[in-house]
Amino acid sequence: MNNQLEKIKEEALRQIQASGTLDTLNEIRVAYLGKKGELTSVLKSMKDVAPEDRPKVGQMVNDVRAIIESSLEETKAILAKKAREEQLKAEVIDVTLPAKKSNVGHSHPNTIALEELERIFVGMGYEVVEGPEIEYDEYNFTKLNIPPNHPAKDEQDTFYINKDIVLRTQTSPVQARTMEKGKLPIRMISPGRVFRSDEVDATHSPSFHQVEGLVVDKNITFADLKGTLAEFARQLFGEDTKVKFRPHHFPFTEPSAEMDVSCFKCGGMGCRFCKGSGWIEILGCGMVHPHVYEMCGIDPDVYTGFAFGVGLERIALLKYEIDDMRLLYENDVRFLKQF
Ligand code: 2U9
Repeated sequence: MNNQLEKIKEEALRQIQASGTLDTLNEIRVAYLGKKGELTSVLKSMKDVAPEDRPKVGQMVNDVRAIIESSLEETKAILAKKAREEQLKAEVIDVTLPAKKSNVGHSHPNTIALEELERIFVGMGYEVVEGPEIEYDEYNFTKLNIPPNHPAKDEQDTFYINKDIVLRTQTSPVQARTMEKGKLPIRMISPGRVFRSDEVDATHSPSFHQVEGLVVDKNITFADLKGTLAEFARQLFGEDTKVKFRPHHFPFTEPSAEMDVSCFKCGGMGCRFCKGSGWIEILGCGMVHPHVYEMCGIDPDVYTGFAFGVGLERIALLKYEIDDMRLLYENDVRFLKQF
């Protein structure tokens, strides 16, 4: 019995020494001291020991148990310390390392151009008003003096949801709605997305953005229109920018015009950018047609006003010298990062 106990003790201590991990150590505890462990089975076989030897053998078993237990505790403390040290080493934070660069968002050229336009007109006392992208035919066309047989109403140009509802082809319905509210005078711009049934190419897209403007007050003349839009052009393209107006036709304005600005690349001498002419077309404008006032409930004998419309993408393409509108819709970060 003495020999057997000595062997168990030696083997247990050897295994504890070699254990290496807390898990293995626990397995060793179970193997020797557990319910079905080796030492426990020695205790169970006490019945075979002569009664007078039992106290002595019992004492020996307890001694071996105490030695194994104390070795287990000692090794457990060493292994736990080692595991903690390794964990701390793995989790070490080097505060001198440079921080990871996070990719911050970037304003789209359309957004930059829109903010610039808004800054200019808000600076002149205009309000920014937005409205629905899905509109009644009545607001998109009829109230703007666009007759039922006008080519713009053709399905080839306009997206119809049903015979009375369209995707707005211009932001003008926002102005018509503002006029109908009857709060005068009006100085507003209406930026927003518009839709036309166009094929995609370098200068066209079925969905683009406009910024339209409207001023309605007593005694507003074409001179106010010219002065306002000339100041707008100077703020957008530089102090030396000149403007000229060419007669045009829009159903909602009379008289109507298109405004050109002197080429900001060559100063008007003529270059590739302005196709040799020295001028770049920027916007359409005119005095609001009396029919529009009547349909929106304003007396054209008391009030006059002017309106204008710019394509936002056109401004962004010109200002940032982008030669293809499709680049504005692809949202390639390498492209967007440049502005
Ligand atoms: C009301 C009355 C008049 C808005 C106007 C233009 C001229 C114009 C084009 C610019 C480029 C459209 O995006 S584009 O293709 N727009 O030339 N727009 S006057 O006139 C209005 C609007 C609302 C009640």
